[in-house]
Amino acid sequence: MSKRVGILLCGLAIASFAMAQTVFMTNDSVAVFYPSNYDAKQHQPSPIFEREPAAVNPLTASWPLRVDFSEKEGHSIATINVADDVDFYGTGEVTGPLRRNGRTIELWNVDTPAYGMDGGTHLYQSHPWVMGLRKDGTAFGIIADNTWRQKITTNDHQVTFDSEGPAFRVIIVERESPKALMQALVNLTGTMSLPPLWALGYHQCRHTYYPDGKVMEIADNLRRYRIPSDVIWMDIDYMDGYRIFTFDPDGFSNPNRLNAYLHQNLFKTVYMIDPGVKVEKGYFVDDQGTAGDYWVKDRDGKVFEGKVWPGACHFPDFTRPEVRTWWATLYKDFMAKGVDGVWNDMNEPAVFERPETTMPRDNQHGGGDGVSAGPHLRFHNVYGMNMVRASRQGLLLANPQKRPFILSRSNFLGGHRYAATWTGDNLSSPDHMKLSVPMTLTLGLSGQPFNGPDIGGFCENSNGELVAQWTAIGAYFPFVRNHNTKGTIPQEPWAFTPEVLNVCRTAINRRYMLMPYIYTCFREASIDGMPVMRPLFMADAKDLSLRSEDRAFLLGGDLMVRPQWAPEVAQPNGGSWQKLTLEDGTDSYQAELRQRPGSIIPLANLAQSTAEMRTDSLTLLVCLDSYGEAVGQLYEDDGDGFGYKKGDFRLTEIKAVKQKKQLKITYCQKEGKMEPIERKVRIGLVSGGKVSYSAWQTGVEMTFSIK
Ligand code: NBV
Repeated sequence: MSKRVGILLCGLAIASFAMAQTVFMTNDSVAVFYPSNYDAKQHQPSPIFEREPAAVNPLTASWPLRVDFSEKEGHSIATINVADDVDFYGTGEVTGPLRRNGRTIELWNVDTPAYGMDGGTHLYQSHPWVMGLRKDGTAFGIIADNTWRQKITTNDHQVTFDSEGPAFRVIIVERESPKALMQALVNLTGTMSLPPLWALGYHQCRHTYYPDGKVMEIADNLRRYRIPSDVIWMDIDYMDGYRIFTFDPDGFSNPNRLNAYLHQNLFKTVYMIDPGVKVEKGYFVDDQGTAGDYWVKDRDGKVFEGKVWPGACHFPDFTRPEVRTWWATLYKDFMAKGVDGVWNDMNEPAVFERPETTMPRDNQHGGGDGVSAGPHLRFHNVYGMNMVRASRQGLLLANPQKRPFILSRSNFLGGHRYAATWTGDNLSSPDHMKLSVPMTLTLGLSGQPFNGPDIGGFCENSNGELVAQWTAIGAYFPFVRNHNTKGTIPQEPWAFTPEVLNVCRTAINRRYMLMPYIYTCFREASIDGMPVMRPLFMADAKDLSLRSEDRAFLLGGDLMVRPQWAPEVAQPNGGSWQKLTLEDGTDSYQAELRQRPGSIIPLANLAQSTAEMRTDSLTLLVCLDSYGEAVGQLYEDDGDGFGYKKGDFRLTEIKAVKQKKQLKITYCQKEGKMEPIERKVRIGLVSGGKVSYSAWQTGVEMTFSIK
């Protein structure tokens, strides 16, 4: 801050008070606008940024966007007028279409089953981030560096952030394309670290598998019905009376044995941990928290109590570094029982029998490490983010050699550094299935690449038709989990008819065969912030016909997915992407897959768990461009651990060139110090709606005969 060189501009009045401001620019086209009455203590250090934007230059005259700061009726307002015709995207976890023009959403994290509250304009997490895409394909991003309760409005030529907190700064990023903008966002917020490979597999969950015998039965069924799968989830009832970090003595009396059984069958385990700690003398978590004085306080400085599953609860004040450190220590013994991943739920925080199902906005948080103490109104939206920050610390402490996997219901812009997410308690309905595509895309464009919905739907009974349709597209989402609530009928793939089971199996088989490609996409997200699941406009930012398409989507840069329920969708690049007809048989539910000309997609042989996946035998789907060429990438590493940070990985570029009636394939290791391996390879030439497979060959340079 002290190094900043500002220039003073005249404020432009939009409301009661016009305000002067300071602006600075970084040397890579990021402008930071400060209102004149900015009080850094109310906002900084920012939870959004991994690094403060380092800036020294004054704003150039040609810079296209300005921020007008004003105040009205105690609210702090930032207005950005946009002269160009722009399509807006982002704004985090929202219902409604992908294109966000003409929307108002409230950033105040709330537990909202079936997205009921305010018709879904107000969900579990907050992302004060708007992406604008001009007609010429250039893009800008706007960040309101503000955790206080606020609203975002995106009118056609104007973006407004209207906050109930003190004046806040606004950061604007200009880039030549949406792809470059995503990169710029992670330059500021940091990237998602590479998840363990198992987390990319199929997850089976329900509220709630009880007792442990039921969990084993589910595991057995997944294997018996040959549904490739990696993870089984333990929802809230595994706990003893909903006391976090405990196990129910009747239903889950021997978690080590259960987890060992699951591990033997190549499953990983994820267990739920909520923030509410049962108020009870003699319960170790409550005793430790009370002894350390770690709880959120009410306006009078007394420890706050609120009701959640266990009854009266205390809530850790995760704004305080010492509380996060304590919370982290709780995971050690827990994880040692064979727990592989953690699910942090109810962390908006949800508090029963209270307005908006949360704690009072004048509750008090202590802060620390430069963060000043303040009211819940400031820290509510980052309660979940601070919780998963502490949980991640805990998982790393418990298992320093393993990549942490945490799934969080609540989060905030930048929170992808700590946890993956899902879209909360959706409804088992065709509408919510359709909604899950733009929701997942929008979260990806808001910097959260690892996310997805409850497949089959959470609230109310699902049905076979819906599970089949949803799994047929859900298999291509970044996070793939079937989950439903208590009291509803079962919705595992085998719960309906043999036809539904077959549809689900085919879709999930395809995900597992695509796993080398999907893992490479996750690696890309972890390096340059590109969403794993992308809107079609990412294929060609200048093609205006793609801007509103939110039924079909891209998985990575090379694969387009069209649900069967959307027969007419926009097509990138003049419809030149080639249909993939895979050799696994098909049915009327499977998503249509199309491949980008000029690309190579590596497929693995089918495995029932990522633990069994091998990349020494690959099918290369080759879709040649008009020059008869194609290129693809393949990222490989141990699938867990941090060896890759020291170079223990292999990034291979695969090239295909057509020479008369032959296709020459070459590998070139681009990065990483893992030794190249000899592979058994065949090609699947994608052309004219067909895939023609060659015989298998071995080597680093191969020539295949083609027609
Ligand atoms: O822990 C139970 C559920 C969980 O299954 C769901 O995924 C969360 O979003 N949890 C909410 C508590 C509320 C259940 C009605």
